[in-house]
Amino acid sequence: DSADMDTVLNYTKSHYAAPNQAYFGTAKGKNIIIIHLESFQQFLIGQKVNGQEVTPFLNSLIKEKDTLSFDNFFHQVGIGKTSDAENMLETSTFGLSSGSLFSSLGTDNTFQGAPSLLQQYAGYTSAVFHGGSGNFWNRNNVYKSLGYNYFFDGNFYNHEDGAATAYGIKDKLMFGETIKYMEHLQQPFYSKIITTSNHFPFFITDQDTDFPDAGTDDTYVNGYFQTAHYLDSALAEFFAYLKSSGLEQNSLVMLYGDHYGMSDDRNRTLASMLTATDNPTVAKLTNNATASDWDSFDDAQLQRVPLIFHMPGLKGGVNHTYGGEIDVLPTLLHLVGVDTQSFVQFGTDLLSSGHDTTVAFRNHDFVTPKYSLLNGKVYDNTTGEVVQPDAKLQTKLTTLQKGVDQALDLSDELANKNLLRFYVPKGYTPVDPDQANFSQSLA
Ligand code: GP9
Ligand code: MN
Repeated sequence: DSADMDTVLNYTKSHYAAPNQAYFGTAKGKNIIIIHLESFQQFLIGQKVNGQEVTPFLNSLIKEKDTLSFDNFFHQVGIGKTSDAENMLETSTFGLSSGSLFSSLGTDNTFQGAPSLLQQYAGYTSAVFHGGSGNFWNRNNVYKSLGYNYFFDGNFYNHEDGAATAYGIKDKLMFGETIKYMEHLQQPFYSKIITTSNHFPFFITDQDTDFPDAGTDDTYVNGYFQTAHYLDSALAEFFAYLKSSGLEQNSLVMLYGDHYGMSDDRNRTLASMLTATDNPTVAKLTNNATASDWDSFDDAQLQRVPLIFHMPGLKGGVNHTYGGEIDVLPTLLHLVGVDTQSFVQFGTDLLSSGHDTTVAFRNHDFVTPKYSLLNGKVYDNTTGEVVQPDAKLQTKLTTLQKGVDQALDLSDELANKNLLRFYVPKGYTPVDPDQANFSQSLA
């Protein structure tokens, strides 16, 4: 009931981190273009295969003065994979401990997510672009609950002549066709493009890639580098369009990896391939990433995914702050000048001095800048070795674990009891999902 809602509010209000004034509102009124990099892990950045960069475009993008990227940013998904990532980014609440929140609760629950917050507090139009079936992960319904104005699903895209991927259409075709819809959106807009080429089983034809086969005995590892390289080239084409059309000048582009592409059982094979030692993901594999002594600590290092912001005039650089997907929405809202103090959000602004640097995984394990708590073991991040904490450290870690448990449990309670129906932030009107009509065309 509403008393349970008060408990959650007490937590989120006390956990709130005030914006960093050097960044607050610097993207005010800009279009927001979010690019969902399917199954894209941070170790790909700077990685080479046979001397060739896997992601030459992203490698150069993160060096631009107007690009702010994070290299200690972790995905926090559970079984709900893509849908968990989307849920965290849209609402700054966690996915569920089992199943997908989008699938089980997305139709009937009350949400106070990015599309409605940006519409009501900053005048944004919102749209999602995805080349696959609109029913996958219950998106057709969830996007209505979130207050999206438009959902361009597979019906809006050409699937002929080998265009299809397992979950959509090839990324280059996807970006190409998305442009014609994006150009008709009322500005400023909040938009999300969901890529699908870099998804298991990481298949790509010789016509679509000339990137070298890594030659490991795991064809999925080899394919992963090739489909990631293809996605990177698709990004290069889309950014060229943003520049030539002038849209770049009015837009904040945000790119993020939703979750791992390589499951833990493939990491030993992957270990022998990792070359980018200037990348913390790889650098933290302190046992030199050899397959023989690979352990949970090493698996956890690989759960880093990219988070990149690009906007002309943005104060750029590579930021080493520890954080995760739960932290994106407050960061983004603060960039466009919307304060989040009255919102029910579990993450904190990555750019704030009050940011919480403990990264909770969905199974209650967690990573801090110094330690990783995995399967009941404490690892020192610097050495990668298991440590036996002294009394003082143990007290500190116990407090952190309580914080992680509290956040996950309260987020679960919020979702499972649909508590947001009991709380309306000042100046906010609850979303009416029936108002959306996703079959309309803009042209
Ligand atoms: C499907 C795509 C893939 O639309 O988002 O979902 P995933 O398998 O990564 O959860
Ligand atoms: Mn995914």
